[in-house]
Amino acid sequence: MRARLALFACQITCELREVVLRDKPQEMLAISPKATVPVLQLSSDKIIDESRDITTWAIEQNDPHNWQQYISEMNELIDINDQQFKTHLDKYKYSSRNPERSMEEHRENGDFFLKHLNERLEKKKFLSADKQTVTDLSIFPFIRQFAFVDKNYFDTLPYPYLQNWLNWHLESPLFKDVMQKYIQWQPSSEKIFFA
Ligand SMILES: N[C@@H](CCC(=O)N[C@@H](CS)C(=O)NCC(=O)O)C(=O)O
Repeated sequence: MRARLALFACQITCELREVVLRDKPQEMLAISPKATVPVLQLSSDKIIDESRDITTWAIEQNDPHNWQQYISEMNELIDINDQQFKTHLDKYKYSSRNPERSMEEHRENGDFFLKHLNERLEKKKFLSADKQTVTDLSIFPFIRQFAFVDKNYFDTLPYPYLQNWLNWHLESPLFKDVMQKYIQWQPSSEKIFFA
């Protein structure tokens, strides 16, 4: 979702091929053997298969919101998100597959990041500025996942700035546009354009 949000916000038109992770198409594995989504194939056939790189590429192509200046801050927060918080988030989401600790422990291990974000949002309306930037788009999908494991629990946390920020994003037209459901891509599928 990080890459889709950035491509959409930067008004980049691309063909969209919906991948079902348990049934990855050979066409994807052939161009990106690391076998994770997202994968972006450029018209030059260059492959970009890390969401943060797709995000940066999108801003380099078209930057209608003036986000170039926030890329390094985005990267700093993505490092913490992807290398630390996401591990705890995944274990919290799938706690029965991670019985070495209880669900509550996995959840508490992720708390440091929620606290950090709430403190930032107390100072500025969004993570990098008083307006939404690419930093917010890069982090929001993961906080959404964390929140919806147990929304009642999330809503009782002492993080009002983070809760308001999440709600703002959930209500945003950008999120609603990007959240559309697509059917799994097959070689015979009609082309779908994401724009
Ligand atoms: N650091 C990568 C992580 C990509 C990633 O792990 N994507 C997950 C889906 S969100 C995936 O494709 N997992 C492979 C699988 O479940 O088979 C990025 O942000 O692009």
